[in-house]
Amino acid sequence: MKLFIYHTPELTPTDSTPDCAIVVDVLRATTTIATALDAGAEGVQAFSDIDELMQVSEKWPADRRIRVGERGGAMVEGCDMGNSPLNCTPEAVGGKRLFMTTTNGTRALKRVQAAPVVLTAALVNRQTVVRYLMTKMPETVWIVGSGWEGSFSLEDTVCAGAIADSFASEMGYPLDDLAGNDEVFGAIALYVQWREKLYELMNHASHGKRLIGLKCYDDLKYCSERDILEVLPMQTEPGVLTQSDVEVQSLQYWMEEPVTN
Ligand code: 3SL
Repeated sequence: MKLFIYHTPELTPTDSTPDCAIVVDVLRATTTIATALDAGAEGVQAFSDIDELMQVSEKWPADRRIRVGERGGAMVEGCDMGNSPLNCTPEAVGGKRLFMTTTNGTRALKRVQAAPVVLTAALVNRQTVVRYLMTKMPETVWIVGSGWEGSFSLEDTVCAGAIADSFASEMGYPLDDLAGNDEVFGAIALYVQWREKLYELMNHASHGKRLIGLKCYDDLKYCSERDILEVLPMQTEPGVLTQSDVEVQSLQYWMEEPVTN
């Protein structure tokens, strides 16, 4: 397996696709996606454009849809909720489809949606994604950070490093064989330095500070938790992510052993 990490959608190549693309937006889109699917949402459909979201979701029964819209951290007018994962309780999202647009995360998904396998990862479901990689061993894997409007985000790169570090140490995979680009070494070094202080790191991150300004204190705490959800969000049609039950069942064997890295 060769792993490439790209810090932003803009840095991600456009002339090829990997066997497996993993989109990361720890604050907060991919944490919200994992939480919603874990709480029983039917699926999450991602849009980069709010008008398209409104048009497509209009065709869905009103009692089975939730429009999730975020720009600059705040909820978009006309949507049912903002992008807080803490809104995604089983009562609120169970059986429903979330139609979601966010500043960066949904754009990152669009960038890699042509890959044969597209997953989303956050710290909360990191372990499940690592187990998927260990079981399937795709030949080329890209982890794509969402960043913030084209620039690097600490929280996405630390999550990419958490995935790479765990995969390499669980498999005993030499980093020189695994790493497809220098970013892999950088992301692992960042994770190793902050692995016991992920919440502190979120507070240093520029988007973490933006969310603190919006009083999203509990979101920050929740998004920095690691390996608390056994959910594998997988693209089943372009832009639509669902919980892959078959995949998760086939990972159960691995799940018995806790990830220690
Ligand atoms: O940029 C995004 O995609 C969002 O996740 C940002 S926010 O955390 O909802 O503000």
